[in-house]
Amino acid sequence: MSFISETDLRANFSAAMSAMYRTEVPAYGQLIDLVAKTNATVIHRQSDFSQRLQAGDGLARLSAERHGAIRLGSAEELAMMRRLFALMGMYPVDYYDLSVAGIPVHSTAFRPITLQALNENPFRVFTSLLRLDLISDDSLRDIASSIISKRQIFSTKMTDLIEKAEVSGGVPQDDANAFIAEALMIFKWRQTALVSKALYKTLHDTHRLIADIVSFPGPHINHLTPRTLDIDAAQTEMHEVGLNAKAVIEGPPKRACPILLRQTSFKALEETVKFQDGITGAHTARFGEIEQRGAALTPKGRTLYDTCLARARDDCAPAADGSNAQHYQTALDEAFKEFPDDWHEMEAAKLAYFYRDNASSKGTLIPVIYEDFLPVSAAGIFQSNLGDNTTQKITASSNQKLFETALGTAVADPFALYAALASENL
Ligand code: OOG
Ligand code: NI
Repeated sequence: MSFISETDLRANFSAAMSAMYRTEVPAYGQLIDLVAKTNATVIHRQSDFSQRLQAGDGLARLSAERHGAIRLGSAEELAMMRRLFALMGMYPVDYYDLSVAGIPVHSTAFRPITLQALNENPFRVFTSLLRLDLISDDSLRDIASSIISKRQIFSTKMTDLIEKAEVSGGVPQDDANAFIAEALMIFKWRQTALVSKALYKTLHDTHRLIADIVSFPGPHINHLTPRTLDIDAAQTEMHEVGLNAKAVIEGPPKRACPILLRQTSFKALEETVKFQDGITGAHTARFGEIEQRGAALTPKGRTLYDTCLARARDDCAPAADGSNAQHYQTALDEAFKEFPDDWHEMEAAKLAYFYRDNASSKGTLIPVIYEDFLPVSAAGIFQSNLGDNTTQKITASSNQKLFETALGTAVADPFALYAALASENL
């Protein structure tokens, strides 16, 4: 039997998701075009940066690069999702506790982990699992759990294809198209809700995220994010073409030597929903986002990042409506003065990961690109699309063990993965 490679399957799946999302959320298409244009300008302007990028992680991957996000309702759904993504060479990395930010989910990111797989196609999916244990109303929790346990997000055909591939050691070429078509169906937007208008309202009033997960027959993809080389320029463009970008860019401030991840999003669109009782309504969940990726930090660098960010946010907590964006920007710049903005200084202080020196890159430090997410940023992205008019306050309670039990495996430690990449000779 001849198999399609995990990378080809992942690349085809990512492209198919992008095409689907373009039809579902037209502003996403606008965003892709805008980012491609900005990236071309940057590459033209900054030969030094593009050389680093090219050497470090391949320019070709940029145009195909994106991450998506989904929200699941149960341990069974998460465990099956892990099996689906594994066949595309995507594995769970890191644990994100969003309950600290008042959001009743915990998450991981499914992504490729080797240098070759990342360079070929770095598609990632930020995947959240609903924390039913954080819903305090007993009867509402029972209702939500019963609805979730009855829905079937994977078709029989999808499950059969996954099982067959696991037994035979890969997805046969002949199954590849069906495999992707069935996988797309899982993430497609479906406007017929599983609940009545009244129940939707109750769920929504408890927490909008609960309504988004429990009310629908599947985990619709809620955004797909292209990678930009200049998020400040892209954000300005977004405003110019009338895409309503958030006032504040999440993550570190603008720097000469980019670190980790900077992100911004535009507001979710309102989509028509047909409720079980025949009533028509609307739901807002799906939005657009762009991101700029920089160097992966060591544990020491990450601690310094967290300290600087916390200091900025103590000084000025960014308001949801963007009214204090300017003040927050100043606080951020001020707080990050402590973080060296020079590759050689960062290397000397062991703050970031760099590839090993080799003949072709003598003297040039090539940073390892950050491939993961940031919990504070993720919380900001969730919140900007949820609003905060919810009745139930969520108690912070990190529970990685519970998440890994649901997943059926431990999540990978991102620092170990970056250290392994840094030991590679490019
Ligand atoms: C996920 C939000 C997190 C990011 O880029 O940090 C995320 C969600 O809204 O489901 O995608
Ligand atoms: Ni995102």
